[in-house]
Amino acid sequence: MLKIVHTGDIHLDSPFSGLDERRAAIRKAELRGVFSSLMTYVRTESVDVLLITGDFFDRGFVTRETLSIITREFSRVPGCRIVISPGNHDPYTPDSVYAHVKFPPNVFLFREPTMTRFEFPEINCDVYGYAFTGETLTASPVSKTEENGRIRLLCAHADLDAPASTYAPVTSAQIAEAGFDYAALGHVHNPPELSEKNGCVFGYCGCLEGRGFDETGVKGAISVEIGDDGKKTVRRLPLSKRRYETDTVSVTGAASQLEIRERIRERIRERKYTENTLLRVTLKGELPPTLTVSPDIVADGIDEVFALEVRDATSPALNTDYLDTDPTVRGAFYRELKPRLADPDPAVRATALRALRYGLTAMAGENIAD
Ligand SMILES: [Mn+2]
Repeated sequence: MLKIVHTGDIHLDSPFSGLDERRAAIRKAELRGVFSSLMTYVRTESVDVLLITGDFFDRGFVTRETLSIITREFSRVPGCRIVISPGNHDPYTPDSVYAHVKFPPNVFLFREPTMTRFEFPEINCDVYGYAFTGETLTASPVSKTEENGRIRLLCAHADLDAPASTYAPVTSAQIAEAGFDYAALGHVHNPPELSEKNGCVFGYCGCLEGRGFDETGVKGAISVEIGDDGKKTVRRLPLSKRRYETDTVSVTGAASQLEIRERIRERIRERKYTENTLLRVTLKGELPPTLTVSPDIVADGIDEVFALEVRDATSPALNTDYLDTDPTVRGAFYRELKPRLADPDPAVRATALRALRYGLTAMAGENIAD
């Protein structure tokens, strides 16, 4: 039986710029930690082939620490063939890390933008692939493979079924016709379900660890086992240390920021978000016009999750019939702002809403904390 693990889009040394300095440093270390967890799996499960489908690094360079972890982990699995196909974030160029680092002999790196292959007759397997040699690769390099009785794998960074893409626009039809048994793809961080065509299973592994609110949920790699009878067992391996989640909390009727904070806490308990969650909460609903939400104040003190970002999308519960005819300065203020509260530009509406809240709060004689 042939044991394969498919990973990619690890983006080692990502800056995690969406987080504060302390949390960003933790996340950078965790990303390296998840890579090490993956390599522990490869070692303990005696995996034959590890396919890394591009964007192994986030940029053209890596830190010394990251590089020493990589070479150490790779040399701890001498029996595993590690195949890397550089992607658009880590293209193979003369001044890239790939061109300078001396990897252990069990590492096989694609260096050409055309499809080539590494042959492993001892495990009855050929691995096909190519390298990005710049930030783009405008044509699909995938073509028919040689029928030689060996298992045929593809290890590639590609933008599947996106004909106008400049990131290796490979098509499902090309993969299905090429003769692969399994086609490992990288580039898409939130992977759709795997596909199967013409006996070939193919698709994206997704990133190994989420890096922002556009990469939500549990992330990981893919395990592929091909039996001597050709039977394939493919399953996802959840490996991520933490997960990004987005949620919407209705705060209609809340009378204070403290109460809003409690509603968020309730949601955290309901959904069982924990220290492993980076949470973005969008507040929805209607609040008293005199209650102004300060996202930082609301989020302050909630330490049940690793990081919390609060976004305010509430609107004031206005008795507009009353304000329309209110003869006092409150009514006049409201009528002045009214056209802007209905402006087609959402930024203008948001500013007007804020002005209305501040104004009504001030007129009610309350202090504004912001
Ligand atoms: Mn990527």
